[in-house]
Amino acid sequence: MSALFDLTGKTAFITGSSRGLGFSYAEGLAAAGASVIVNGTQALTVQAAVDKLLSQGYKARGFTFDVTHEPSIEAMFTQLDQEQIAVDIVINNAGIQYRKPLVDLELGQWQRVLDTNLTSAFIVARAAARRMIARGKGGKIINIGSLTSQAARATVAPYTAAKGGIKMLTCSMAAEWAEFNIQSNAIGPGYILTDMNAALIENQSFDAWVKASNPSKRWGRPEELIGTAIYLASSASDYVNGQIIYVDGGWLAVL
Ligand code: GCO
Repeated sequence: MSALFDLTGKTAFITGSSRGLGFSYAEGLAAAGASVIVNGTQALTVQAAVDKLLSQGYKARGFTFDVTHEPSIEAMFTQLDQEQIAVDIVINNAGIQYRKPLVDLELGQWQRVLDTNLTSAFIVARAAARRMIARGKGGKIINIGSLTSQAARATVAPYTAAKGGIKMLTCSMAAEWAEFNIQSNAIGPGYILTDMNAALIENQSFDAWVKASNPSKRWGRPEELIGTAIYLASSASDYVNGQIIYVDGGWLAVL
């Protein structure tokens, strides 16, 4: 592997990484040499993900907590400080979906999606960036956006608002942290074959819409996001900042 993309010696913390796209990012970064810290809300799932990574010969450990809970985030970073482990790379991946028409949506439902998909990225990145700045060795923040960072779809307003927010939060991080050699960028996945999208994948008309609208004529596969994650986590992207890279099969390029 080119040294540009080598993550050996780096520690990466990936939120919501016990399954789904988060696990895929964890596996990809670990394969590129990083020690990965897996996170999820279920201890058994987190342990299973860690065991799977360890069985492949990768360096991994897990922390079980909800990324909307600020004290838990602080507790993890404090524990890592005590162990003298510095987080070099953060992927703010944790996210939930809630599909309901705007007129029927309750405030609590809106807030839960915003807290999980947007506010958590702020709290986690803030904890990481404070330490990166103090340490003086830079770092990488990768936020996970979406096609909906750019365009809406009916019934997913809170998700869309959060993902639009992720795009501009990423710009704000770049504005404030670039001078400390911290690169903050985002990935905007298109429609990917994941558990979160199971209901959409099984829905024949939705599946047909995805295949008809996307110039690639297919859904994306989780592993197709790994290359972009490694790029944004590595020295290959040291002068790339505040960008969102859409990995969408070309969807946003066409009408
Ligand atoms: C939806 C999906 C989204 C998309 C993705 C597209 O309901 O539209 O669940 O989460 O998969 O974000 O970029």
